[in-house]
Amino acid sequence: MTSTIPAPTALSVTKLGARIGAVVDGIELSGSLDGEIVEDLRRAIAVHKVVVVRGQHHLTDEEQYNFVSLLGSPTTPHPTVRSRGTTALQVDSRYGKANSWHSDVTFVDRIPKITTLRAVELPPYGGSTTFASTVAAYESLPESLRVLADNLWALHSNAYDYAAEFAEKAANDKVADYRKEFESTLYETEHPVVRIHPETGERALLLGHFVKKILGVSTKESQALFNLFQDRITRLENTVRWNWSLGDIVLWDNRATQHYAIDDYDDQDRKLSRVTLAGDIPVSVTGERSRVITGDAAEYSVIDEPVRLAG
Ligand SMILES: O=C(O)CCC(=O)C(=O)O
Ligand SMILES: [Fe+2]
Repeated sequence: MTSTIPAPTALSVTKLGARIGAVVDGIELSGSLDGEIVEDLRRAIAVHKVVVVRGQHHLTDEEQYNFVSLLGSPTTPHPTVRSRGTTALQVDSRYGKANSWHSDVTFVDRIPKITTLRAVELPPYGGSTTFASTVAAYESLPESLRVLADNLWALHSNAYDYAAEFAEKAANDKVADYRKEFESTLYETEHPVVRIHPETGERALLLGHFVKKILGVSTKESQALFNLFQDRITRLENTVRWNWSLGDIVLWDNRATQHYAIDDYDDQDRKLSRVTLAGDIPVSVTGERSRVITGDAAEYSVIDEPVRLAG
């Protein structure tokens, strides 16, 4: 079931935990990085799901974009949010905080494959990000629950409950305006709850806060099923927490992880630059592809043609 991917060779890789996370040292990222290093980075991301590269103080948004382009085709910053940058998306605490578990942009069919996030301004305390391996979560399920998950599908939407709750509580107009922009065009897509990772062949749970409901069951059952599997994803053994320093850039496999930005830094400013790479359309264990219900994401992103990593 689990594919064997050879460990990266040329890079210095230090694991952060048994199931997820690694720090890569000894490289200077740029748009002219050596091809072999790029391949090793790609493998490190596939194996460890989240890779941190420290000390990249020289990177600008443009150089981040150029470097990230070596790993795939960048998407536009966001399907609906246009006011926060034209290449990189400015993640800015004044407009909202992603303190809820999710994979990025799962409301479209072509979910980005990799997200990269670079620290620009950090609060003096708090503001770390936690990542969870959705592959480890699937693999640690008992067989009975794997079979159940394999057969479920979920509707994902950018009009989602968590943000509504947040906007209601929001004390300022910036957050409300951001939420309005986020929902300005409705996207709804049906995805399998278990997808086959196109590069590693691993099975990963595909849920997170954009899920509106599990298909074919009552609202109550949908909530129970969602909680059952989502709670498995966020078990602490499946997670790694990264406490940011300036110069850090984190690259995560958005097909194999969820993340949560911890809101424990009061009203202080926190800014990061995000560039995402185009992904493919998820495929279920029976080979069925995700289905668009509403919205056309063609302008947001091309559909990536994944290359299976050699075993
Ligand atoms: O602020 C963070 O650490 C993460 C925000 C987030 O969810 C994202 O950039 O996709
Ligand atoms: Fe995110």
